[in-house]
Amino acid sequence: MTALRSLSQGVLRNRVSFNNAFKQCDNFNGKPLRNKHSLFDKYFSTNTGSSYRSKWKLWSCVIGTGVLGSIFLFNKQKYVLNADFPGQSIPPTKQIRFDEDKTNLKLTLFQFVTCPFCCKVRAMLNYNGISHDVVEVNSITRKEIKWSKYKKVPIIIIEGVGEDGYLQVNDSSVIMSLLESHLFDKSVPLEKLSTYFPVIEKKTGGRFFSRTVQECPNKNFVMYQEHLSDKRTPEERADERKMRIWVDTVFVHLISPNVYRTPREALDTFNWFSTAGDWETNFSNFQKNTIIYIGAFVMYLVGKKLKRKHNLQDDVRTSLYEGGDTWVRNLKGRKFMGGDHPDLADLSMYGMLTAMEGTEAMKDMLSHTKIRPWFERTKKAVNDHEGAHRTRDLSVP
Ligand SMILES: N[C@@H](CCC(=O)N[C@@H](CS)C(=O)NCC(=O)O)C(=O)O
Repeated sequence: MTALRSLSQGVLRNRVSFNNAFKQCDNFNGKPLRNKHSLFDKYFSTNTGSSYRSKWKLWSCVIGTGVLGSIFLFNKQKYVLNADFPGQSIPPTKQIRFDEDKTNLKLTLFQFVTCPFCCKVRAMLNYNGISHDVVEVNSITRKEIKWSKYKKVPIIIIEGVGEDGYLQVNDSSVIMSLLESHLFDKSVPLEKLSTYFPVIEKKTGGRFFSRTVQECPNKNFVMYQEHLSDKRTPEERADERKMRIWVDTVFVHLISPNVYRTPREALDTFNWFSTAGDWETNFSNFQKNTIIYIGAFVMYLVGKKLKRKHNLQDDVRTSLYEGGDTWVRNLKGRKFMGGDHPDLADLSMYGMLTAMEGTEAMKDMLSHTKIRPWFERTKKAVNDHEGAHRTRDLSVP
């Protein structure tokens, strides 16, 4: 009986967390996925005072919200108390080393291997040949980031910086901009650079369900020091920012509806996640299969919902191809958005696409748009660590 109960709880937990882990990829910038008022609107508009049953429903709602709210606050408190980076206590899943990297950065990336935002950061680290450790976060328990108040990935920790002995940087775009600013002028201490990326808190939602989200308004700005120049015009820099924002706010929404387009594609995608994330090793056979089948089913439904939310074409592939074509059109005949070398826009788009790499959607996109030559060029640049001269010779901006 107990076994049965823990089994069903486990299944439920997997289902909810998977829903979160993948759904919330589309939930960045604090935009809620659903209209959070819908529940209350329904009750306020139908409860005229004459319906006894409706009143009871309303009260159950209020009490339920109170209970859930207390649980939430309790959890929040717990995280505040444990908000210390645990240092070496979490063994890295992988250690990526570039012998010639002279930056001396002791950097750890906390990630889900197939999260598009984490893929962006990995593309940048690999392109520039920056040595780093990777900690794979369990997408169900997320115990590897229990110490952090910020609950999403990617997170990077840079050890040996500042008063606390480490610097925590959240959000893929902030991470990329901060590291790029550092590579551009290594004489500016990271601790100082990090102050140029202040995080502000803002409330989203309505009267009843508001939540606080953290946002860094400078996240797409590289901090070029005034006395240095990267030989790019202000227009080129503005273009880079524009395309980075497009990747994060438009292209990202094409991913889930496409990789979970049909039940079979959703299953294939989860099987690919399983291979990429080495679930064979990390989970028991039963857990792995439960995650694959329930995850695929849930994400198939979520994909449909996201399709409606983001107004994608009936055939979501058409929207994906339009995304690929938009990218190619903006290349304006150049090798990369950055000209002769990839810039942060190229690395962001490339990273996002690697998150889809094993899927049918990606194969379709490569064969139905003209994006392939750029994709292959960028892949080569990243795999050959073509930006590594900046980490080998610290005087190179
Ligand atoms: N704006 C963030 C978005 C990060 C994000 O949404 N990550 C997802 C994984 S793809 C996540 O951690 N979701 C878990 C959650 O929201 O609790 C970034 O660019 O890093």
